[in-house]
Amino acid sequence: MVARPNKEVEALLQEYADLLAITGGDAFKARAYEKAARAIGGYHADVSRLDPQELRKIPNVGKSVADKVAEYLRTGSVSAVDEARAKIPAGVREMTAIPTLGPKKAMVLYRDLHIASVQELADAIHDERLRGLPGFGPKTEENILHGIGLMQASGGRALLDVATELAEDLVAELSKLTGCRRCAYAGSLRRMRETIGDVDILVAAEDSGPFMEAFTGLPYVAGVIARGEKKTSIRTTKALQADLRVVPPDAWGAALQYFTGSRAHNIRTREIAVHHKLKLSEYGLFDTESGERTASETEEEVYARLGLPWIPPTLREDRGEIEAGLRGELPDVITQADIRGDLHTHTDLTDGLATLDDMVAAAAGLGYSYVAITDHAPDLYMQQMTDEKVLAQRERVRRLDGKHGKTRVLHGTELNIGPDGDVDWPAEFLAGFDLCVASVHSHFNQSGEQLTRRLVRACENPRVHIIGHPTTRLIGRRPAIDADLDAVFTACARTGTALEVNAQPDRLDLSDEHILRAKRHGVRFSIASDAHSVLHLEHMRYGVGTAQRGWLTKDDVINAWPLGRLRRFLQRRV
Ligand code: DGT
Ligand code: CA
Ligand code: CA
Ligand code: ZN
Repeated sequence: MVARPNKEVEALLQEYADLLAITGGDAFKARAYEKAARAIGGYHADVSRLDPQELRKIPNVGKSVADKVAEYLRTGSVSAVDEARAKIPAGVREMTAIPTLGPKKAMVLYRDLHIASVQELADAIHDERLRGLPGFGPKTEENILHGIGLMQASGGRALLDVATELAEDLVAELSKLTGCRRCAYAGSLRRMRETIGDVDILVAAEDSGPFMEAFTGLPYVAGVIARGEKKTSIRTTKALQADLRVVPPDAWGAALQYFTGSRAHNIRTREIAVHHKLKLSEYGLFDTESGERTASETEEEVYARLGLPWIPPTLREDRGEIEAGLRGELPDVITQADIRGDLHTHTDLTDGLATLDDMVAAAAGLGYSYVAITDHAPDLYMQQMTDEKVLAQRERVRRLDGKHGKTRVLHGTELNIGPDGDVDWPAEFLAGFDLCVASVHSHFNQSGEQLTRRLVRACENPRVHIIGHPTTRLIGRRPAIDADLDAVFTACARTGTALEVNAQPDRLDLSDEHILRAKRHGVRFSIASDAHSVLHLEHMRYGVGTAQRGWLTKDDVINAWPLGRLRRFLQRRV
């Protein structure tokens, strides 16, 4: 788990970088703060425990960054950041988050037209007030409106890691209180939807008072939205809402079932209850005739009383799980414990933060049987990969293999699928890798036909084993590419190419619905962290959640297989 101070410092430095970029200051300086922010966010040690000398050992952290971090840890704020904030309205900072707009254009809009919020910008475009402003043609307007649409489609919903970190913290704090019989998070987070509207926390206790009190008094509470005996809602400093409900212990199972949802799933379970002459609500499962409460203490009991097996929360979307449960044919979905290794990771040889040794040690620490190191290939120019560098890395990988307990180290690469479907190196060179992931990193706006052909050609390359983050979407920032995915899935199944379920919380790519579709074509999957730091290896859990939502079992997932079976899968293609 990332230490909270690191996350706070990361957010602060990133904000400072944005502010510098908006004011049109030194671009190099803005980039430097951005890099420092990422490095601290991904650093393995809690920065609040480090002295200035130790701070400066973090990659990309120099004296001025270290001073600001120290000031923040000492006083809770940084004067340079406060000054920069004062110069720019909050609405303008929000505008910089619009995909394709960026800080420079946002500042022009503010300076020349006094546009100071996302809504004002949308209105100005509709009123054609941007016409004549240098650098803002009709195409730019269209892009901005599209970007605003994307932003609003995510509707201020939080990514899975942000919501999970908050929820786990809330559960830990509330579980400490005396009288807490049970505590868990429910809602869309328990179902592991890709974005989270609000966090729903449930406590079983006789007396709700102390829990409501503690909940509203936590340090990151920015405001109390509503406070009652049964339910209290807060807003956190990260603008995320959390609801706490305290329920009687003997209604725990029914309440947890109800507040886990989804609404669509609950409608089905309530109907089934009615057929059994029962009434199911957040207060319990009741016998309709006698009005007495039955079987409400655990979810298992509730489902059993309805003639259903316990259904994993990730399946509760009314996508066939009720029918499958009634037939006794629920899939045995993959779990974190089934994962035997990670097949997509980066080191500091390209854009990762950790050394090869640290990444392998961390993978071993997670108990993995194997880990593949897959740094970027040369066509991603800014990573400056060369044949020499990657071959030298291979030597080091071979030496490390077997040095970390039972964890085997595979040498791979993340290739770039070029505009025509070609990849970086010739076949002979690729043959030296144990594993090749191939991903689209450029030319996202080709036509649907071009994109489809490009991905299909990559699948047909016998040296390509896995298509990385197949749609390249970034949640709330970049839509999926326009390829014909069914054609791609068919090609994967035909050529024995696996599709990645990229576990980075802003990717989750493939998404649950795409996984369901791909699985019908008979495709195999690799659930991968795409870690760029030691801590990111733990993002695997979000990929596993997404895979569960796509009904995958361990047989569908190549990194849930023993190494021997995985190697046969990798080798049978050439
Ligand atoms: P979110 O917060 O938008 O990401 O999605 P959820 O699913 O967490 O929705 P939320 O927080 O409004 O409510 C949590 C759960 O409570 C929801 O999944 C099902 C249950 N629930 C809430 N209101 C209703 C309702 O009016 N009818 C039914 N059947 N269930 C409800
Ligand atoms: Ca919720
Ligand atoms: Ca809620
Ligand atoms: Zn990539």
